Amino acid sequence: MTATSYIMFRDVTAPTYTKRDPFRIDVVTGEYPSAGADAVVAAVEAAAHAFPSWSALPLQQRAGYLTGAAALLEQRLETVAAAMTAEMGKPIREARGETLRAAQILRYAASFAFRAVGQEFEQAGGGSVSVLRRPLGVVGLITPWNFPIAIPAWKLAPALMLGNTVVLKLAYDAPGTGLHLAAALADAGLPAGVLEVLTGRGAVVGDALTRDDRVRAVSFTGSVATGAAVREAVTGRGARAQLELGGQNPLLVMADADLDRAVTAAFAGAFWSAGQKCTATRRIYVEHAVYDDFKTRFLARVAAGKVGDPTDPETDVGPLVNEAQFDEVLGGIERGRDEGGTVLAGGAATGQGYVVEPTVFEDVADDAFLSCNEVFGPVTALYPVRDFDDAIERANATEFGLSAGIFTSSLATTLRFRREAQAGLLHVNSQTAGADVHVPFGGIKGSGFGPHEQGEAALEFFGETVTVYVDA
Ligand code: UN1
Repeated sequence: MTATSYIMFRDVTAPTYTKRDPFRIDVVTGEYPSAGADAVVAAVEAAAHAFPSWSALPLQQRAGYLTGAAALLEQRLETVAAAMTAEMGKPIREARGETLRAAQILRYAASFAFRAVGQEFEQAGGGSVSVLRRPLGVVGLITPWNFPIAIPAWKLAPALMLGNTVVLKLAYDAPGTGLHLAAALADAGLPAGVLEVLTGRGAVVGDALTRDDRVRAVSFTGSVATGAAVREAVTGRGARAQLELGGQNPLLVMADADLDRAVTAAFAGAFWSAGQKCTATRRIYVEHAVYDDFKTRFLARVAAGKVGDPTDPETDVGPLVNEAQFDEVLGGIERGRDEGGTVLAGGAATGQGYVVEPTVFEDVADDAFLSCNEVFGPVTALYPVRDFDDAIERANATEFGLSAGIFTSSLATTLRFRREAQAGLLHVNSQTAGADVHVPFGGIKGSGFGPHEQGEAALEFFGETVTVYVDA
């Protein structure tokens, strides 16, 4: 079965668009419908129709579809990972990891079937009072290209477990990977209408989804600008919005850190997936006493990194997703230079596909573009700092608050970091990117809105709380 023959894949009669490989840019990786607003209406209709019977199913039956799909994704690992690498350029090693993570996300959500579904108390005057969660109805999910299977999985799995039905908009730049997730669920027997999948332009499909009154909640991951429009459209009509937006994530390296481990983490955090993660390391604050040492070792690691073909399992840094991102990242580097930054490594395209060399800056002013904005590519900057106080103040001085990391061997510094770092995800002695499936994921400040995703936090967004007083 090809992904495009998939039954829940709407609007096969719509005009299509072609998606190309960002490394081998003359290779077409797929042709996908560019759905119109009418397809959104039809998808919501189908999902609304499926809701009563889906939400009435026993929880363990709903879980069965997710574990069935997880097993299929594991069997199809190589096919799915290869599709991801081809359509959006994620190096194959990471694409495999993400596919397995998606399977794990489904299994984790399925485990809700074996947990308490609410709480029970005694009323003040006797009798019982319990607190339950009920599904909302139809929910809309708008997902990005940079984690084209993990993010659709982590939004849809808790939504489905709670008994909602889902209309999923896949990213314009990576629809093929998400269709493998939908196909796995369909092949596991998921009833028709429970998951409706749409491809096409965000400005058409995403927009219609946010405005449809029957869609009770919309979860969105993507840019700050689009997120603001989603929030306005969705909350403006009284529905729920959950936004996962950008980051400008700092890593602090203290003088007492294990520098080799810090270098490894800084490299992975800044450059894996070519820096196309909202959790990527954009600013590295290094305590003065070890700055030169860290810089030498970090630049050696950057020089040793393999750059280029994402299908090569040794590749660390592959291409950017498309020409627009490629131009934007090169523009960001240019601006970094214009504003006085010094390029210590990289700084240019390699000439193959949309690959940009891993780029390291220093001498970037605290108020310069690169220190304050998210450049979504393999670009990071080093900043010498006096001490922890200096580091944390500068680390916190952005509008974002997604992830922050520190390398230190001091318990006291760790405790201060836990208290003072302004981010929803804190990493002590690990890189700023990454997300375990069983704990909340999300940012504070300008990085997010609404309850966090993943872990049990996900249930809050996709369910409504009902308090039930029962007297005998
Ligand atoms: C990760 O760091 O593994 O879009 C996950 C993003 C985030 C997910 C990051 N929402 O990059």
